[in-house]
Formats: sequence, C-alpha cells, structure tokens
Amino acid sequence: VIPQLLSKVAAMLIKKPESIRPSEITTPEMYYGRRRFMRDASGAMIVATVSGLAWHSPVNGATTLNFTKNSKYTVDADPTDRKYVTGYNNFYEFGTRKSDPAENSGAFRPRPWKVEIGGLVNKPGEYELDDLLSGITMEDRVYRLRCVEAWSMVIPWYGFPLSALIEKVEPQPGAKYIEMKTIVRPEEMTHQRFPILDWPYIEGLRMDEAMHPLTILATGVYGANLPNQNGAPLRLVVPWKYGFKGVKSIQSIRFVEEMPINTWQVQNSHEYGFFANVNPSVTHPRWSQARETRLPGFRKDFDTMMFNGYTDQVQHLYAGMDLERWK
Ligand SMILES: Nc1nc2c(c(=O)[nH]1)N[C@H]1C(S)=C(S)[C@@H](COP(=O)(O)O)O[C@H]1N2
Ligand SMILES: [Mo]
Repeated sequence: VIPQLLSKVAAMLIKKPESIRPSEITTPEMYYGRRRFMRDASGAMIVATVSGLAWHSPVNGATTLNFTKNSKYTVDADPTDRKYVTGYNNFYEFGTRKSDPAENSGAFRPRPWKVEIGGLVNKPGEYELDDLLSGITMEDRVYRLRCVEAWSMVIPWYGFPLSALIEKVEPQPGAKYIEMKTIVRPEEMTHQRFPILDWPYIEGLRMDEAMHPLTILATGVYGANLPNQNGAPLRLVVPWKYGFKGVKSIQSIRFVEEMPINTWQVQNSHEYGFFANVNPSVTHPRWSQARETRLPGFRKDFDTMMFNGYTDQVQHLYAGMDLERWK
C-alpha cells in the first residue's frame, strides 16, 4: 500500500507535460544558473573520436569499439562539449529536468539486451543485441541535434545506418512504416513509476525515412558506449528532425502498414505531429522555431536551418507535401 500511496502522491506532484506552461520550461539560462559544470578531460576524447581510433569503452560493459570515421557526415562546427551532451538531456523515463537523466539513470542495466523485431517482416524474433548487430559496420558521424525546445548541440555519435538492420530482417512489401519503442522497466527507470507519459515511449518513421542513409541507430557517443542518459544501448538519431524523434533504449521494432501514433502526438496532437521535420518557418504553438540556442550558449544566437541543414539530402522525401499540415 505504501508504495502505491507514494506513487499517487508523486503523480500529483509531477505534472504532465501538457500542463507545463511555457514559463515553466527550463531555459538553458536557468539551467546553467542552477548548475555549474566542471571542466573535464573530454577534449582528449574528442580528438580520439574524430581521428577514428578504436576505443575501449570504460562504461556499460567491455565492448571494444572498432569503428571507422565516416567523413561524409560531418558538420562545420565543433562538437558540443561532452559534459553538455551527457548532462543536459531529455529522457522522461528518468525525470523531466535536464539534469535528471544523468542523475537518476545509474541503476539502469543496458546489458544484456534483447530487441524484439515484429510485424510485417520475414525474420521476426527476439534478437540478442550483439547478434542483431553482427556483420554491421559501425561508423562515426557528427550530426546537429535540434530540440523542439529550441536548443541545439553538435554530437559525435557512432552507430550504423538503420537501413542495414532493416535489410537484415527483410520487411515485407506491406510495411509502410517502422515503429520503435523504449523498454519499460519501472524498477530501473525511476520515473516510469509515474504517469508522466503513456509508457512506453513510441516513435516511428515512414519506410523511406527509415531507409535514408542519414538515419542511424547509435550505440555510442564520444567514442564510448552510450551512457544510460543518452539512450543505452541503442537509440535512434534522425538529424533532420526534432530531437524527440530520437527514441532511446529501443526494445522493440515493428514494421507496420499504418502511420504509428508517436508519444508526443498522443500527448498533444495540436503541438506535435508525426513528421517533426526541423522547420524554422513552422512555429510551435507556444514559441517560434526560427532561432536556436547552441549549447552552452545562453541566447538564441543561431538561425535554425530548414531540415536542420540537411535539405539537399532529404527534401525529395517530402516533395508535394504541405509541411505546415504535416508538421
Ligand atoms: N525514451 C525516450 N526517448 C527520448 C526522449 C524521452 O523522453 N524518452 N526524449 C527525446 C527528446 S525530446 C530529445 S531532444 C532527445 C534528446 O537526446 P539526448 O539526451 O541524447 O541529447 O531524446 C529523445 N528521445
Ligand atoms: Mo527534444
């Protein structure tokens, strides 16, 4: 009874995002005013990563990461310091404040890990993560990340094109969309005990978006396995879409005929759609998307770019679509 009572009380205290007023959203200014990051040795890690060295992961198991730098995918800006990439996160399973995921995810166990593949696919099943990834080449890619809340970072991921995994499991012709879900593990995910969102977190892509060479599943960042707060052991990265499409700690992948209803659409369909392509001229109902704060900056000093700067590579996917309507 006591835990139930506690979670009821907590549910009353923790507000659903739809009831969070704009004035309550933590701006980078407020965040950095409250928390001061210490300098660390991450500069050395940046060098090791971008020069494509093999890296022995210090965290999340003893995997040796052999990967090649893919110089096709770089950004003409320095990567955001590692302490922001791993310390300023959205991962509501561990709390709604930017500092919560790093602080509350210590007990999460990203290994061993199984991924369930299902739906319209020739090779469904529950795969051990390492089996699923065997034979797939890891790459190092630097991408911009633009959050719907108007902050952005430049992040050195490593991972592999989602298309490699899709081809391996052989989707059937009827598969028009892919749906991905985060694991549900309230014993380890502290805030899944509360109805903050409808768990599990769900995201999806149209098949052509999923097959696009820019779309990756990341297993690491900054030359090491993903820290829990960034979505260990496997998370989606779609650089031309708002950050919320990048579903973390993926446990299930399904091939479906209908457009999946993603978590933020469930939460507030007025504010969030399925596509969520970065678009400076389509305003969020509560704030403009025209400019962004590149962390660790304080003000919106950067113009947000159409498709987050990836227009040449992706605009053909949306030819003839009204991007105001299909936001
Ligand atoms: N399961 C899950 N995935 C999630 C989220 C979340 O709350 N839960 N937040 C999303 C949002 S809003 C953003 S901006 C990115 C942040 O990724 P990062 O913390 O690795 O930068 O993760 C996305 N993936
Ligand atoms: Mo986000």
